[in-house]
Parts: sequence; C-alpha cells; structure tokens
Amino acid sequence: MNDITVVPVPARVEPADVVFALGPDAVIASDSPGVGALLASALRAATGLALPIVEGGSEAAIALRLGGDFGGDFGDEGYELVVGAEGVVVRARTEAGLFYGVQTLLQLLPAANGPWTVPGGRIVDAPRFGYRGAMLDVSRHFFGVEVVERFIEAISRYKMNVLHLHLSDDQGWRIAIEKWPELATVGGASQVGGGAGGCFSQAEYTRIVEFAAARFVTVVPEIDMPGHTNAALHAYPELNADGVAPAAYTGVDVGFSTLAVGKDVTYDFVRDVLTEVAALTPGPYLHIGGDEAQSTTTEDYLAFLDRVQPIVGELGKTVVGWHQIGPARTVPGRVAQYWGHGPAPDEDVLAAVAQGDRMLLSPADRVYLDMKYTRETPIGLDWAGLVTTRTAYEWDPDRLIPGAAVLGIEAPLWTETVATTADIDLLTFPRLPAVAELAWSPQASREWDGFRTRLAAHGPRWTAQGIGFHPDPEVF
Ligand code: TNX
Repeated sequence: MNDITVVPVPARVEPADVVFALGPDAVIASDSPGVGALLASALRAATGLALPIVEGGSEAAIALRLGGDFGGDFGDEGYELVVGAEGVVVRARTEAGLFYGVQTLLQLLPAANGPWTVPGGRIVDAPRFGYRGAMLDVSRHFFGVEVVERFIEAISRYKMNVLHLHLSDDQGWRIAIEKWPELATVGGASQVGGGAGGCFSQAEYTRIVEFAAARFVTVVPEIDMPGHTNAALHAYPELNADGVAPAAYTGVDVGFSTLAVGKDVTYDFVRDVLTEVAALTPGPYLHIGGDEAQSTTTEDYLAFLDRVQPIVGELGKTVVGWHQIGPARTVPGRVAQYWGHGPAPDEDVLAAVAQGDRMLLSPADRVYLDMKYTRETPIGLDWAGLVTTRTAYEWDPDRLIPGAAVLGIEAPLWTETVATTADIDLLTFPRLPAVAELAWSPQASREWDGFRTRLAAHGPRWTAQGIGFHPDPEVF
C-alpha cells in the first residue's frame, strides 16, 4: 500500500509486505446484502469472475463485516480494511462504513485489466465532515433518471453522501406535485435554449431517492423561492401579484421573478409543494433556495421566510437555504449554504453565523463545478473566476468563515451551459474528486503534489467507466 492512489486519501495507511490476488474460486461474504451485491456486481463487470456471495464464509476472499472493534472511534461512517495474503476484510460499524471500505477496495484494484491484485496492509479511515455533497441543477437543463443515477454513482465512488437536486427555477419545474398538476405539464415544458424540458414524476423521483439510498447518498430536494420562480408563475397565474402569468423563460438571467408574497394562495402553494416533497424524501433536509430574490423587497423577503421556514419544521424537516437567508429569523437546526466568492464574508453570511446556523460551504471561486477551468473551456461560466483542479483543492474549509460551524462541503453544478452527459463529465471530472477529498480527508493529510499524482491514476478508471474528463495539465 505504499503507492496507493486512493481518493479521498485515507486517514491512516499501514502498508504490509504482501499481496492478495483475486482468483477464479474467490467468494464474497457480507453482513450487508446491499453492499455485498454492489461490490460483487462492480467486480464481476470488471474481472469477469463469478464471485458468488456466500453465507458465513470464513474462507471468503472478501469479507464485509459489521461490528467489531477496529481500534479507536471512527464514527458511523468509518471503516477498517485489512488486506492479507489470504484475503480482504472490511469492518465497519454501519453499512455506510462498509460501502466506503468497498469504494477504497475497488480503487486498490487495477483500473481495467488483471491480474486482479490488491496491495497488502491496513487502512483505517473516517470522514472529516458529515455532509459531503454535490448539486445537480436539473432545472436550467433537464436530465432524466438515468443521468441523475449515473451522477450519483460517480459521486458515491468518492464517498460523497449528499445529492442536492435543484428542482425548480425560472426555466423549468422538475417534480410533479399532485395538488398543482400544471407545475409538471406547463412549468416543466421548457428549459434554457428552448428545448422540451421535462419533469420527474413522483415515482421517478422515488427511484432516484432509492438508488441514492442504496449508495448511502441522501437526496436534498430544493424548491427555490421566492425568486427563481418563473416556471411556477407561468403555470399558475394566481401566484403572480398582478394575476397574470408570464411567458415561459428560456434565457439565463436571474433575479427577475418573485412569488406574490402578500397573497395567501402563495402560502397554500408553498405548503402543498413542501408537504408532497417532504413525504417523498426520507432525508432530513428541505432546501428552500432564497437566493437572488432581487425582485422581492427586503421587507417582503423577510416576511416570506418567516412564514415558510416554520412549515419545513412542521413537516419534520430541517431548513437549508442559500446564505441570503441569513438575516431572516432562524429556525432550529437551520443550514445556510455559503456560495460567495472572494475574501470577506458579506453581512448576510455574518448574520447566519451570528444566529448559530450551521454553514454548508460552496464557495463559488473554489467548488462551483460550472465555472470554466481556463479561458479555453468550451462550456461553463466565469463570474466567480476560473477554477482549476488545484484551485478547487487547495483551501481549508475551517478557515473560510471565521467563527462558522461547518457542516460540510458541497460542489454545485449549475447547468445554464450544460446540456449533455458529456458536458456534465467535462465540468465534474477531475474537480469533483478534489472536493470529495477536501470533505473527507483530514486537512493535515492533504497536499497538492500527492493528490495530483493519485488523481492522475484515476483517468484510466474514468475511461474504463465511460466517463469523460478535462485533461487538466496540472494533473495529467
Ligand atoms: C448563481 S449560486 C446562482 C444560480 C446560477 C449560478 C451560476 C446561486 C445560489 N444562484 O442561479 O445558476 O450563479 O453559476
């Protein structure tokens, strides 16, 4: 395990002078049927071996074991991985821990071709932050279930555990709401550039949630309000202050739309939407947006949040909002998502910190996956600057906002310029693994040169998996 290329870098690695080889008779034993099956299918696809899953299995080549003492408190997501000449044992307190141990094991195997050997030794590992996320904007351009599942699979390989889905914006509404059916049929029928758009049925959203849960990824649904609401305003005239529905919007401007904050029907709408979304979402969070409400007066904005945030609590969920919610009176457990750029946190951020909100860090000049890498990047934006892999990697989350209680890190992929799976790949790889390591690995274990070398070894893995990437010259 001297030269292993695992990303995120594990907390502790103790190499041993042996090698394990996966042979034709190898069997898998697992205390978690779900994680055992994911491991087996990943390995069968790569190796062509049969790899049956057996009960008990003291002589299993790979054993996934729940419980046991692995020398220290590594929390609910930690794991121990021991590779000896005779086999591999992953031990964890939870199935999530086993899943992370399995991701490490898969990265210890060759990218594409045998012999299927694993370097010997012991890894003990646990995450730095409990919230390690990525966001996909399915509103500006709509992406279907398969694309979202592919994205979930990709982030989960790097031990990320949250998928934030940006489900509504000016350009399109993307989750069917039974009480307000025209959100899907009218609000969903547009996207940037004028394409057909689309909208998840509740069954499709549930499929995504279940696919994510099997990989220990929590879905955080976002219904952005009171701004970024043109699609809803287009579908339902009564949500507009003047009662007149605007045309569908297919451009990329922000800040021009607002729900009618003074009308009671607005709160019926919000309650109905959040009630249905909450019922479909097992995770603890509902994201209510709150950014760039430039067409809502400050007074209206604060009044709106004072009515809407408690609804989330009544539904048994915790509020997440973009950091502009900072000045609004907080509610228990609230999470403010920082998306600023540059050195000084602004007064909205300071207001959130002063109220004791937990901070989710998405600094746009570091982890916005929609920023261009260089001037030449064919897609992407640059309002927060150019973001190379190194820029994304080299910063310390604990030093970004003085006094903040940091819940974790999230890398958002906004999709104004992102229309295809290839576009997603180009902007996501290799920056997403950089953010994943930032969120998982101890600050003291992270340094650019070591990371760059490990990350470069993942290029052939992505190629084998059919994933495209930006050949960042500082990495490859
Ligand atoms: C700002 S980040 C926005 C989004 C855009 C993004 C593009 C945030 C909370 N709002 O509406 O898509 O910039 O980078």
